[in-house]
Amino acid sequence: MKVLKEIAANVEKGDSTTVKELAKKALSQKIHPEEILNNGLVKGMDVIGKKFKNNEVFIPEVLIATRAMKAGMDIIKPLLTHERSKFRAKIVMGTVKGDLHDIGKKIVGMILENEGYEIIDIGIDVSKERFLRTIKTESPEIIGMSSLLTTTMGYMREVIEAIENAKLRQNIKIIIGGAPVTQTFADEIKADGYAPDGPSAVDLVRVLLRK
Ligand code: B1M
Repeated sequence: MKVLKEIAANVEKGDSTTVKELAKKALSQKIHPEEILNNGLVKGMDVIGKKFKNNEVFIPEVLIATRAMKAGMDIIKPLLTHERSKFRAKIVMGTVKGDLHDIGKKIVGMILENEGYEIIDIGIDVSKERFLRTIKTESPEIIGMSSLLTTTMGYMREVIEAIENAKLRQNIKIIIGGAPVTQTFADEIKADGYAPDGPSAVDLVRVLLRK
């Protein structure tokens, strides 16, 4: 669809104003918000990600593209999130300490929210102490950790150990995700599950809550 291609191109260019307008236009064409997210906004971010990897663009361009993607997300988010009187479960999500990447985590959070889960997003650079404090105050059924760096993924193990040492693991399932993370790594650090993307996270959470 033309408008989705335009959204992707303008995320890549970092043109927030145009991305906003195009997201509104796509909605007026009755394109589903999830499709706008996956085939417009995320597609554009994927291109910039590849260029960053190949040193064709640098951090300023990435940040401007990120801002444009967020501008589009602001338009579609209210429509992705249904009003529900009762949430299915509470999920605390955070990007682990040392790591400032939050786009993927936010997308996964939005997709889970759309499925009726309450998402408490505790942000980026989250320490194990902060995870523990939030478990105590929020009593979530699930903890979701994200990491985009090979240098920070190891911190997930520390968080899990801290939760176990604090004897808070019994009623909580821990899920992890992010580009460098794998199922093998999840097994190694004794997480309850790994999801490569938002839709898989929905399936995973469903299965874990049935257990
Ligand atoms: Co950074 N960065 N970055 N970066 N960045 C990567 C991750 C990198 C792969 C680029 C590269 O060099 N090839 C590389 C990591 C290399 C590695 O560790 N192997 C890298 C690096 C090196 C760095 C810096 C160190 C660069 C520097 O300063 N020299 C620095 C580190 C800062 C820090 O965190 N301490 C840095 C900084 C940044 C920016 C701030 C500029 C910016 C982040 C902005 C922001 O998030 N607000 C940024 C970005 C944008 C990227 C790339 C280009 C894009 C990441 C992204 O948003 N992808 C990335 C390259 C790439 O991925 N191609 C790169 C889109 C997003 C939709 O996908 O995040 O993978 P993703 O999320 C997916 C899945 O992973 C999964 O579902 C999501 C949706 O499909 N998922 C989960 C994610 N979390 C999940 C949780 C779950 C389940 C699934 O359950 C809980």
